[in-house]
Order: sequence, then C-alpha cells, then structure tokens
Amino acid sequence: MKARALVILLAIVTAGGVAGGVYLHRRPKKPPGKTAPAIRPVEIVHAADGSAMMLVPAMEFTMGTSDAHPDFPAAPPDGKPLHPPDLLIARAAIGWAGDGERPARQVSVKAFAIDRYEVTNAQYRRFLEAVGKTGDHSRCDPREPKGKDHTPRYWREFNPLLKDPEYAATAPFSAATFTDDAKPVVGVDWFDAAAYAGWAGKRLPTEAEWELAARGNDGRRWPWGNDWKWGLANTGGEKLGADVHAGGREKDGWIYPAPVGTFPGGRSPFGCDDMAGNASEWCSDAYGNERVVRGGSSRSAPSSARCASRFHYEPEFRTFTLGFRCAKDN
Ligand SMILES: [Ca+2]
Repeated sequence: MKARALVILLAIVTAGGVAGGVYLHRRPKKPPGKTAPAIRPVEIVHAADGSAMMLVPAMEFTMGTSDAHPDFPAAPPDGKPLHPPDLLIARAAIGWAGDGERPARQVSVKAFAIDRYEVTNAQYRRFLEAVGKTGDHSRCDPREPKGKDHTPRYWREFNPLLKDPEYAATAPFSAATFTDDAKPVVGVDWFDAAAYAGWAGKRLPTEAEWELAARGNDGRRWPWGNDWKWGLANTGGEKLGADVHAGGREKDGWIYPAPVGTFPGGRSPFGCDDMAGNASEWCSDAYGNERVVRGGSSRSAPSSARCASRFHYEPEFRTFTLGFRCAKDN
C-alpha cells in the first residue's frame, strides 16, 4: 500500500503540483520569449475636475494589428451563411483589420495617467460655466476658431420635431439622452475636448497612450480579451444579430450613450471603463488635416470597437457618438 501511495503522490507532483486542491492536469507552459508583465490597476484622483485616473507606467507594448490576412471563410463549418454583425465579429476574431492599424509593432510610451471614464456631461458643465464666467480661452488650442463657446451640439435644440408630442413619444431619444450628468459628453469637437483638458490641467491622450490603456501589453483585441462577448460594451448593430431581444431592442440595452461605467465586465487591464464603445474618443494626434478618434461608439460594430481600430475626423466635426477622455504626464 505504501509503495502504491508513493507512486500516486509522485504522479501528482510530476503532473504539475498542488494549488488549492489536487489537480492532475499539467499547466500549459508559458510561450517562449518575452512574457507580458502583470498589470496592477492603480487609481488616483485628479483634484481639478474630480476625475478618477489610472496610472500607466513607462513601458513597451504591441500597438496595431498583425500584417497576416488569414483567408476569411465564406461560411462557418456548419454551412450557415454569416450576416452582419456576425460577419464583422468573425472577421475581427480572425484578425481582420483596417490597413491604418497595420503592422503590429513595439511602441514605447512614457509614464502617464488617463481618465478611468469618458468625460461626463456633469464634468463638462462645470468647465463650460467656468469658461463662460471668465472668458479665459488661454489654455485652449491656439488653432481654435475665434469666438468658440464650447457648448456641445446636443445641449442646444438639435431636433425641432421633439416639440411634437407624437414624435417625441416614439423617438428613441430625447434631449436628456445627451445631457444626463452621468453620461459621456458627446457632440463636442476636437477643440472643445482640448479646451476641457487644458482647463482641467490635463491634455488629450496620444493614440499610443490610448491604445496601451485600452489593451495592456498582451496585444488583445478588446479591453477584456480576444473573444467578442455581448454585454461587455455599449456598441451597435445588435438588432441584426441572431440572438437579439424581440422588438428591435439593443442587446446591450443602449442605443445611444450609456452612463459611464455601465459595463464593468469590459474594463481594460489598466482599469479604464468604456474603452470599447459608448462614446468614441478624440486623441491628440493629427491624421493628415484631421484628428484621430479611437474606441468605437454606441453605434459601432464589434470589429470597430477593437482596441487597435482607428478613425479620423476633421477637428471641427461633432456628432452624437463622439466624446473624449483626458490624460496627463506622470
Ligand atoms: Ca469609449
């Protein structure tokens, strides 16, 4: 009996050890080469605007998407044809990506801090009151058009039809959709975003900082990992999916921006919320005469809400899907 017990014990030890109970399966070996250091989210509070910010140490990370273009199957193994958004999810899952994000490369970034959440309407309102009182635009971008008052597009009357009670009763939005305190401010252009950041003693994140904060240092597709899952982000297109609630409702519950932090399951490795979807976000970088926008929005397909997806708009562009978060040196 003793010999037999010893053999079993040896078998357990050589099979990989004991951790919180006996297991007999060998743990998968770590891949050779560099392994990504573990990330520990660290939150600070930026006093000027009361924002939670996450610290990101100086580091190198994989930015962009691999040059490999695997052949996209016309149909999955079960033979059923794919339709949007399943098609877009499938493409994203096999590495499909826009040319603007290729190739994947190692990029070094200095230490910085970045807002945990998109800037909210409540925060932006305080900025607007302050700049209205003082008329001080000295911390705005010097290229800002003259006479700009920074009021978001949807804080003014944006749809006269909403005055018609019948229309208002059936519209999937109201003025409150874009002004609620807890929701991200949208309908702001790049100059508005830069002006808020300057007022708060911060700046817009660079594209590289934004992507590192969103995906960490293991090259993942979405902030939570490599596999798309409904319900971890406020995106669009769910109405076309096979597994959608009846009645055309969005599976994530939101057609337009949701209060920031509504999807904690989709948090990034550094602890940032809503880096996939909700409001898409202005970055500081130029893209020709335009400015870079990242993260996808409440109307984006899953593939466009990947951490490496890039968009770009004229700096004066304002729309209901577009907001921002701030960063600062650390
Ligand atoms: Ca976002």
